[in-house]
Amino acid sequence: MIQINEWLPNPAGTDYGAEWIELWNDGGSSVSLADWKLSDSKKTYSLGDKTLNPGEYWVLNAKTAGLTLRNQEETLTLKRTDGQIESTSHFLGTAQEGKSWAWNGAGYAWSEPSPGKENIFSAILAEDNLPRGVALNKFSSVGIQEAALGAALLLALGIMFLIKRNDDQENIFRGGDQENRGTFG
Ligand SMILES: [Ca+2]
Repeated sequence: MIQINEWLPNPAGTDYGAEWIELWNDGGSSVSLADWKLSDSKKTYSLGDKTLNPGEYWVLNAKTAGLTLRNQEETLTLKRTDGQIESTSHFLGTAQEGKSWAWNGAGYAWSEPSPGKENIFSAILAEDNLPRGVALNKFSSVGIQEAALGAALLLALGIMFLIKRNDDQENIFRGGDQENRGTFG
């Protein structure tokens, strides 16, 4: 298949003109990309009559393709002539500056850029991203949501406790008042 193998949404320095997308034919036969479409979250580029041979990489300059890769929560989608999705790649949060979002065979992770070549994954980068890519980001955001929910519950319990205590005090006061009325009435 043709993989969105690696892309650089947030190059060091000026982004415009320096962003790129690497496609990779990881299959055993040549694939014509005639009329295939590559889209970011806003725009779509038609790939023309490019053919990728087995194992071949193709690096597209995003500016040439009329695409602008956002540095936050961007998605790239590659669609075949029949409109079916061939490959899609998405990151959550903010893109690391100067790092590419690269396919490692199981998922995507931030990596040292390697346009036109096999992707690089240093031990440290791979370790930092376990479980890799989108799965990690999803996991993290669920963790944050759970923490927020926990904090909200604690706050609610605290408020309930305060209200209850106020009620008790009022009851004591009212109780005293009634006793007083009883005495004098
Ligand atoms: Ca590469």
